[in-house]
Amino acid sequence: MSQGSPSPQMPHGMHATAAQGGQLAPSDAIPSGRPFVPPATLKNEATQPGSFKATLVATSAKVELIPGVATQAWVYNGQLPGPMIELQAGDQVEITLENHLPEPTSIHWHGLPVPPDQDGNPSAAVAPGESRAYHFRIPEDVEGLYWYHPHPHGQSSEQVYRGLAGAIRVHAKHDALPPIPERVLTLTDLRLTADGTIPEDDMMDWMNGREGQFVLVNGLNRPGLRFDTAGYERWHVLNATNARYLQLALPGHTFTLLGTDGGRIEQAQSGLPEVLLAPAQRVELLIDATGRPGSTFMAKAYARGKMGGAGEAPTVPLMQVDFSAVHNQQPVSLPQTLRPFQSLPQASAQKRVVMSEGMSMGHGMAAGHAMGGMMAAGTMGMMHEGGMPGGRPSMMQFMLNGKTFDMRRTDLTSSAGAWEDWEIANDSDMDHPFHIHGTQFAVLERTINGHTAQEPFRAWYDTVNLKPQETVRIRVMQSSKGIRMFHCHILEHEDLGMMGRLEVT
Ligand SMILES: [Cu+2]
Repeated sequence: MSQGSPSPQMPHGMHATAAQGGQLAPSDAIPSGRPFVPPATLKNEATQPGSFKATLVATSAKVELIPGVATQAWVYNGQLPGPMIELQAGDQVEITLENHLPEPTSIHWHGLPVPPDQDGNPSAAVAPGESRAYHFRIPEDVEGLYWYHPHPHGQSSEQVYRGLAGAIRVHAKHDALPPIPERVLTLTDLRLTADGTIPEDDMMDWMNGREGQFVLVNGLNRPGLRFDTAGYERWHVLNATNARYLQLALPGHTFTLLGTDGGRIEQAQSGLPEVLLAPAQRVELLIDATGRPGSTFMAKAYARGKMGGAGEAPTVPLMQVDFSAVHNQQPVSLPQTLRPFQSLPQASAQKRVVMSEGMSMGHGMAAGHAMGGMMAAGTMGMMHEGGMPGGRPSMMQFMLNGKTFDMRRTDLTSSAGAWEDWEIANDSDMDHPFHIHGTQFAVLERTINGHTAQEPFRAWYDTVNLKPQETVRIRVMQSSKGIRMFHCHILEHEDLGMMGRLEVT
C-alpha cells in the first residue's frame, strides 16, 4: 500500500479510490522544493490591546495544488490549511464561525482551556448558513502551539481531510529562553487523485484512519528551508493529520525537545534521534545546525498495527533543510529549567477508560475484541454499508469502555477543580491516540508487556498515544463545569464512536 495505492492482495470492494475520480496523483504531482513559507495568519480586527477578534468562514473552494488542476477543498478563509491564529497569553478572544459548508460544523480549540460551551462540542454544531461567535480568554500561564478543527458528530474526519484545520500559536508574556528564531510547521495529510479530486474515505480508511500520499508543510509539498548564519531554530510542529503517525527525524542530527502539547517541558531533552508525533500532538524542537551538513526532515515509517492487512505508511520526506549559510560554532546555552513544575496535587478520584475494537453481530451484540490483524480481510468486506464499495463499516466497532458514542449519555462524571488519576488501557492491536478536551494532563507512567516505566521528564499533554495492549496513567483536572469530550484522535475512529462524554459538576 505504499503511496496509498490499492494493494493487489486486497479483495474486490475494499478500495473505492478508483470509483472516486481515478488513479491517485503521483507523489511529485504537487511541485516540491519551493521555499518554506510560514503559515498565513488570521488578521486581528480588535483595536484594544489584549483582545483578539476575527471571523473564520468555512466554505468549499477551488484551490490549485497540482499545477493547472483545480481541487475542490474545504477551507477557512480560502486558506489551505486554515490561517494560523496568533495570540498572546491573557488575550480575550472572540472568533465568529460562518458555516458556508453543505453540512453542520463547529470549531474545537484543541488543547486550550476554553469554557465547555465554547469548545465546539458535537451537540453544539453550527448548521449550514448559520454562524456563531466563540468567546474565551487565554489564561496568563498558557503558551505553546495549539490548533483548531471541526468537531461535529460523525463528520470530523471528512471535514479535516478536506482541509479544515489550522494552528494556534499562543505567545508567552516572558520567555526564559534566549532569543532563537522560531517557525511553525503545520503538517497536514492529503490524498489526491490525478484529476485533483479529494476522494472520500474508503472502508480501509474508516478502519485504520486515513493516510493520503502527501504530507504538506504549511500547505507545501516538501519545501526547502534555509537556515541563516546563527544556526539555531525552534520548530513548533503540529500534527494536523487525520491519522498519520509522524516519526520525526533529521538524519545526521538530533533534536532537543523543548515543549509538548501544553507548552514548555520542565527540562530540555537533548540528543533525541527521533520524536514520535501522534495525530493531534505538538512539539517544540530546538534544531542545532552548527558544524553539520544539511539534511531531510522526514516522517519515518511507524508500525501502528493497522487492520485488514493494510500496509504501514512509508517514510515520507517533509522538508529539505539547507545549513550551508550557517557560520556560528557556538552552542546555544539553555537554562537549566525551561518552566517550573510544581509537584502534582494528590488525586481524589480514579477512572479507567478501555479502548477496544469489536464486531457487532447485530441486535447490539458484540463479539471478540482483538480484531486487528486476526480477521481475514475478506470477512471485513461484508461489513460496509449497503453493499457499496467503501463507506463506513457498519459492523466494526471502535469503543470506549465497551460502548460507542451517544450524545445523550454521560459516560463519566468529575468534580470541577478535583485532580483525578485516569488509567487508559488499549485493549486492541492498533495504536490509538487518546485526547481529553479542555485541559492538559501529566503522564505518570506507562505499562506494556508487564513492564511499568515512569515518565522520564515532566510535561503537559492533551493527547497521549497508546500502543497495543499498553496502559497509561495520567493525572488530570478539569477547572470548568460542563460537558467535555474524550476520544481517540484517529478522526475516523472518533466519528465511528470511539468517544465519550465527561460531565464536570
Ligand atoms: Cu483510534
